[in-house]
Amino acid sequence: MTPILHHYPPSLFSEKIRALFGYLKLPWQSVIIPPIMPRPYLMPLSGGYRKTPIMQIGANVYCDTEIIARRLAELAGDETLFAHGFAAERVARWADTELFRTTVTLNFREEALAAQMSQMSQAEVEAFQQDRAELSGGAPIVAGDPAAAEAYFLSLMESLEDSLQHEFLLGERPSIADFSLYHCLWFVAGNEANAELLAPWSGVRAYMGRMKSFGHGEFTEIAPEEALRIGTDAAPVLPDDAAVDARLAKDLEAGSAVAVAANDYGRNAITGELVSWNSREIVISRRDETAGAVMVHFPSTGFDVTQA
Ligand SMILES: N[C@@H](CCC(=O)N[C@@H](CS)C(=O)NCC(=O)O)C(=O)O
Repeated sequence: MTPILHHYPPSLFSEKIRALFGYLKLPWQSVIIPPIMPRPYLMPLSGGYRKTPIMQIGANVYCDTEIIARRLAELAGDETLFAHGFAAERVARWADTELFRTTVTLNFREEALAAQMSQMSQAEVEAFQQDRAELSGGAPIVAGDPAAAEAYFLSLMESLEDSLQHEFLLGERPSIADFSLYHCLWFVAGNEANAELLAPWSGVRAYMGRMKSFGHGEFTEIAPEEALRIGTDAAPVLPDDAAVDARLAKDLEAGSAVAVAANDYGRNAITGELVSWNSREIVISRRDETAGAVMVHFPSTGFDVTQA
């Protein structure tokens, strides 16, 4: 079954996955979702998970790019993306969290804000701000100081420029670390004012060009209703290695009613029955009144599982 990506064009985490589709040469289907809630055709599939992107394969739904990337590597039979193990995974995680927050903070520099907001109406700006305040549970979206973020970014770029001894971060082939780093740099480059921060670093820009050249692969556009119909008609597929690791689950076991929630932002809980939990993946099964039986997959890092 062809993977379906629910995403919107300016979403940087979606760019990580679009680039992976290109690199892994996997055909996919694209559903463009609105950049803010509500997303009525997607929530029956995801059970309420509200970050972007979400990948769907039939009635199996993958939340968070970490688990999406692993599934795509498996589908493509690729053994190199995660070959560097801990080193690449930790750099990827650093980029997806700390570097991501820094690049978002850069967007709050006065000149960057002006460049971004000039493309939006006042009503769109207000709706966007309200949506993101809900996403972060009322906390400010950006806790950092934009000037400090600019200084930090400059130091990072200097160090990256010096470290790029190979085609990619860890060698002549890209690893997952490259895709996580790239989507953050792509986001910086996408804002006219922030793009100037990349201008001094020709090595970094050449590296970005190599990542960009993978493209987005071959995809067809489908409607959100169609994706929901595909999910409704399909039966979820149990992962081959499904098992609950008692060291992680403690008092919970297969079949326990659980709530899974991101532990940073967009923390709303997704409830279901525990199917599998190992050091990489958490899987729950749910019955939705619209979508029927679905299985929802999360990475083990960054999500908390509690008894529902
Ligand atoms: N850890 C998540 C982060 C995803 C994320 O923060 N995505 C942003 C968009 S790039 C988001 O969800 N924004 C709010 C929204 O789209 O509703 C992942 O790797 O997928």
